[in-house]
Amino acid sequence: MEERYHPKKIEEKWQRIWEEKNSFRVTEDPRLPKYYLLEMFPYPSGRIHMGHVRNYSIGDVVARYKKMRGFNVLHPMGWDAFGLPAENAAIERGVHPAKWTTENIAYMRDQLKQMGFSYDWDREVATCEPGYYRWNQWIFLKMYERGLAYKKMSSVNWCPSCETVLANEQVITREVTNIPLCWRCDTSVATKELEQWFFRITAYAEELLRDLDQLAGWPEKVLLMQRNWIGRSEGAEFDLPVEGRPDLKIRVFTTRPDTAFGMTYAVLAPDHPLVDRLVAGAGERAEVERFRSEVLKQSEQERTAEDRPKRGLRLSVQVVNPFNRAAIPLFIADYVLTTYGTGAIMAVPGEDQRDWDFAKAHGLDIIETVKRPPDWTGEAYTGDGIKINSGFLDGLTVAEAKRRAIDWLVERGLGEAKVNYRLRDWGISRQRYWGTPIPIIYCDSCGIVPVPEKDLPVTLPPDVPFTGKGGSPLREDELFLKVICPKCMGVARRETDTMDTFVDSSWYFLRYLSPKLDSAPFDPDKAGYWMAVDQYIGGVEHAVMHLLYARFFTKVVRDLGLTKVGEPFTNLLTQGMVCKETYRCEEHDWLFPEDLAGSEKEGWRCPRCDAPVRQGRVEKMSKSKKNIVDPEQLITYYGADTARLFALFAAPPEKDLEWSDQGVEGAYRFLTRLWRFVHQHRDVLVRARGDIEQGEVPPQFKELRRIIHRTIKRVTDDIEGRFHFNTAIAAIMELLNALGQVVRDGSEWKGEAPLVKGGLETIVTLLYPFVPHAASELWESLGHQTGLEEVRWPFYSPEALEEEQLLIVVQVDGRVRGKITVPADAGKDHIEAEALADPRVKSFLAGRAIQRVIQVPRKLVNIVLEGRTE
Ligand code: ANZ
Ligand code: ZN
Repeated sequence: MEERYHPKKIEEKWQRIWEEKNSFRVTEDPRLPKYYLLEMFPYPSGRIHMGHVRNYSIGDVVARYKKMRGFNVLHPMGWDAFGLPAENAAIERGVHPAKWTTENIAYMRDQLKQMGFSYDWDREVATCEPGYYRWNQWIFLKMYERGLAYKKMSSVNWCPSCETVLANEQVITREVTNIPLCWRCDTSVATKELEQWFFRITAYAEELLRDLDQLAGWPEKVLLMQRNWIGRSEGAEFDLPVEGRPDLKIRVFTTRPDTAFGMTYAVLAPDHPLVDRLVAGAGERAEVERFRSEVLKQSEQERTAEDRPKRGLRLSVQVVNPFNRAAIPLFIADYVLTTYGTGAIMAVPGEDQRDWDFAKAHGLDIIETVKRPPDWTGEAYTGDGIKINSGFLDGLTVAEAKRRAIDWLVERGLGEAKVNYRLRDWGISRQRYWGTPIPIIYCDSCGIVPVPEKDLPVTLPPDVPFTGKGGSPLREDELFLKVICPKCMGVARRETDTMDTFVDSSWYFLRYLSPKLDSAPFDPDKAGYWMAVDQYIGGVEHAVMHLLYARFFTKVVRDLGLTKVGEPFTNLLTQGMVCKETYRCEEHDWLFPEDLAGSEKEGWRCPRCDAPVRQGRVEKMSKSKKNIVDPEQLITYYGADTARLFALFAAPPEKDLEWSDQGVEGAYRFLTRLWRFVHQHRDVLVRARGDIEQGEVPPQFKELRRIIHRTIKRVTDDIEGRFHFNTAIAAIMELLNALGQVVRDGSEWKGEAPLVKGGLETIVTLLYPFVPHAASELWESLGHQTGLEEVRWPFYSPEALEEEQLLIVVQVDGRVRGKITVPADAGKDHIEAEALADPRVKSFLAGRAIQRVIQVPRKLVNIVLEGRTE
């Protein structure tokens, strides 16, 4: 038997055993309660990082724990395998994206296996396989049939260097310059008009918002982010007549119809379709075009940023405020977007700060329509109050006036109440190779023709040139491009856009249920058994888009009749980031890796200029921060169990975890200590017979029994409640200390061996979800034949939790005067204080001074008073 802790050896051993026994393979079993545990699947970048180690260690604790609690646990893993880095590798190094991706998957799969995660590997999926993305195409076609997938011109964020469309969240701004930049290459982002495919997620806006109320198991902050992203606003839409142009009306959306009497100008988005019909003459047209092209160079984020000056151009026509028949100026301005509401606004500088800023800059009138509070010193007033300067609305509150204004519009047929969402339809077109081809054909005679279902999948052609220049490589491939039109059999051409990779991750949790099925995306019966996901775990960076898209897809496939659930994830845990110190030379402001920074003893120095360097801030681990720790070193040197224990012990899951070498050392030391303890006493322990739960526990061991049960309770509560793994592990460590105490006191065993053995078995069982290899090995060392993966989670007995009480006799001057009960572990001082405070005893002290107090442990207190002659 091994006396020393050799993680490598035992980890390989147990991984082999679990694999041979298919320990984590599951099927639907109606007799068992099911538990679907899902962790966000990784992008196969090449190697796992500490964020993965943390995410998947958290998940593995839950999976193994739930299994021990008798659940039928589904715990799958796969690969979010399409995406730009593979294509970049092809451009830079000439490796085909498929080869690059497959090799990365193989390597990372191996790493995950070395971590000992309890996945059902039979269910592995990779989204870049035709067997998977075929169903992206199938769902697309179903959505196309229902009008949920459609094509339109739209202006997109365009990176001229990557030659690709960027989503809003891929556009970043650096603090100082405020210029929108491509998140990958830092090139400044332009706007471009393109025909794009969209998913009509807005058709589900109301439901996506409403159903958030069902998600009691989600963090409040994520619910809030989802709510804000959907951004529901209630208000009104109505028409502004154009002076002298009875053929034209401008429709505006406002959330404040009550402020209409304060409208002193109106604004159209520069790219609003009416603008061209409103301009008079070549001079104005040229001016408008110049202004428009200036504005369209900016991203929407930049245009709507609060603190920047708003730019506008006054048109020659005027419009009429229908409420008071006043003629007012009309502008085009950068702060109004075509993509929201109607793309046109009534401007009310008195109550809207953006309009206030603009009015001040352009010398426009400001009319207040809500009475300000007496101490008001601000600019636009957005608060509540009584209406003024507002004709028939005067004297009403804001809420009353809103209603009355809408009624007024409706009565005259000028407008109506209207709800608007900030949520936009989901643009899924990408001008890239490494993604799902959109299954559409363009025919000169038939127009847009969807690829017939029987012709799916439309596969990616293997050989295309990756030059990095121009648009999608698919455009260069004649064989892919040319296709027979399924309607007229004429020559047609294929769509060359591929789908946003968020499509792939919007339903992968359903594919895991029947990963090899080739007649449907997933088996509805299996979905009936497993869905919804009971616990989803992943990074908070996916709190908005990914979760919203997955919720949307779930509702769509429900409406296709494939599943009954409307929400995919019942509970959500968003884990914090893994952080580490960064090293920055302030002299010439650059970051460098820790191993160039010298040592703590000699002081950190900049490797370039030798200037002393303050150890930097603690920041998220990332390549650009040069503060990465590769988990592979950790696994090789300390083993997977130490890596897991560190990741779980150093912080509660939802908080950031700061890397620390001492923390890793500490985790390793704890495992070594436990290992040594078991092996030191192994012979005695294996032979120890007798059940601590039955029969009389000798009084001197009652306290230890209580600690054992208290530990079970604590660990159970910590895992069940908020996944407080760090405190759970701390409780287990305390129990080991308590056992150490008992054994140290009795080098000769006096009947406590069964209890110590029970305590160790408890430790090992409780530790199994955290460090499954070490726990399994120790379990075996303690003489068990059945693997821990088949053992049930221990129960605590409430009776054992009760603190043992001792009955202590209190004497005064040698005569029994009272009895007190104290906890068994009460100290001398505590017992003395209790004895002196006892009312009966007190009456015998009668104000006399106490000479001394004598105690017989666990039995007796004798209070000796002054002045007694012995
Ligand atoms: C007049 C008004 C007066 C407004 C007032 C607000 C306050 P939310 O709440 O985000 O939905 N708006 C409407 N369409 C716009 C567009 N395409 N681009 C920029 N701004 C637009 O915002 C709705 C308000 O934002 C609308 O109500 C409109 O300004 C502006 F005291 O109308 B409001
Ligand atoms: Zn045709």
